[in-house]
Amino acid sequence: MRMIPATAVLSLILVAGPAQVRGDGMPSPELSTVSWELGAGQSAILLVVPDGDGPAFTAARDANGAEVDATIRLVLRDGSGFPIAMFPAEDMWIESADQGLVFCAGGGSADHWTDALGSTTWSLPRRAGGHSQTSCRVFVNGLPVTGGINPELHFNSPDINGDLYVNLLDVAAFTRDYYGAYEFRSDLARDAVLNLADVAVMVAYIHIGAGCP
Ligand SMILES: [Ca+2]
Ligand SMILES: [Ca+2]
Repeated sequence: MRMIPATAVLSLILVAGPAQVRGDGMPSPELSTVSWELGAGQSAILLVVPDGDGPAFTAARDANGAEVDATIRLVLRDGSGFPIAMFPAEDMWIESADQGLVFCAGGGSADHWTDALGSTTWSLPRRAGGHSQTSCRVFVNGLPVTGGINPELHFNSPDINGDLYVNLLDVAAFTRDYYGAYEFRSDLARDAVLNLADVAVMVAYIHIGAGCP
């Protein structure tokens, strides 16, 4: 059998380029980018409920309470710029920068595995509670994606204290806010004032089972 010279093998590897492959065989997503339906300079707020019964990102609200599409998109690319398809949803997630958004297990994961173009989204309702007015970060394998933007997407929830249950403790916090100075966390029907519309949202989620699934 004719042996292939080592130099030929080496040149083949060099032509193919240095594949950035993790220990589990997945390419390293170092040239990934985050984009946002609203774009840089915009902000929006999304209501989240631990049982996942809140609105989708397509029904987020702007500062005036108008409905806006706040879908977050991620395109995974390896070190050569090629898209990474079939990347597991559970290895891609979002967090608020101050960790004020609290997730049920897996509640921050991407909507689906990356498609053939390396693309996935966050558009489905989240299973989460708590509140945050900081920007949103996208993580892949535990590392923040640095390409693109950090969406200025804020969150609040009838789970006001972020313990992943909607119960009388949250009603107590809501009531304090309602009779005090304006608090973002209790502005559940987003319009920068606390009134009966916010009470209606709070009441709607006070039912057994409004915890994580
Ligand atoms: Ca709670
Ligand atoms: Ca309000």
